Amino acid sequence: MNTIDRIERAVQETSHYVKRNLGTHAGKRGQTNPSDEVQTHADVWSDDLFFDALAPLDGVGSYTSEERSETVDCGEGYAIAIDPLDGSGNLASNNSVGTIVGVYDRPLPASGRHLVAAMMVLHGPYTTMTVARSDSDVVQEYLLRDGHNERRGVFELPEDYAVVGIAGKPIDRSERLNALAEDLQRDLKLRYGGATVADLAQVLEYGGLFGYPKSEVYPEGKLRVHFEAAPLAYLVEAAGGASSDGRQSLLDVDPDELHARTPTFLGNVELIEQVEEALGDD
Ligand code: P6P
Repeated sequence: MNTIDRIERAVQETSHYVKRNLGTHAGKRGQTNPSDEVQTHADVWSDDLFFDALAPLDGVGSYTSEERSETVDCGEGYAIAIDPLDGSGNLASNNSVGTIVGVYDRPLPASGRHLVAAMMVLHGPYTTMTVARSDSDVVQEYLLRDGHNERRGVFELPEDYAVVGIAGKPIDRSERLNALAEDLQRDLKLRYGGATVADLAQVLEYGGLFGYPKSEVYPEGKLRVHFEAAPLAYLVEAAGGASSDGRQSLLDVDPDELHARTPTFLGNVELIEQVEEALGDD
């Protein structure tokens, strides 16, 4: 078992425990994370669980989380970047949440080109984990169950596409992105659930586009490069899709600080091309 295997196993086992106990940690905590977002108990509780499971692993050199302002040095090895509970705002309404893990081959900050693995856990009606790794040419999906985790299959983005979900209020978006969104919604079903992992799972399953563009509220975009955008871009590109910040692959975004944000688009290649055409000179 190599380091990435050990990280995968730790994320699977911790995710099992998180899913079974999430309901008792849903309340607001009142403090804010380094991105100035109000934390839920579950954000901090799950972050502590993932830290305890990942930081001691042989081959893990550092642990950086959306919920912690600084990186924790763990010795020699890969740099872990984690959103321990993506979409935790959905807990109050009992909608889907999940976990995103990026494994980088150098200390952070670093671009997504330094990713060697990315994992996305989704707590829906059941729990799945989707994994892309530099030592494998497939995107593997697992059904996480007590006792054993069943390989469900390989993800390839469908050729045709069926869903589109672009966050933010239309008044916040550029005219050209609004025109594209309106155009796409003529043919595609509108899907937006408030947690990137759940929205992206729709795109991975049915094909389409997920976007969180920049806005007045989030002039750099809302999603964090290290913990959300880059690892999810790694997954989508490995599954035959594409990603963009409006101009370039999200894997080429080179952040200069741990909690840097970016406009984020993920989905089928042709749709990403249309987004870049609409936003190219924005
Ligand atoms: P809004 C969750 O906090 C998150 O980072 C993503 O998972 C999700 O897509 C987005 O923010 C939701 O943001 O503005 O729709 O609540």
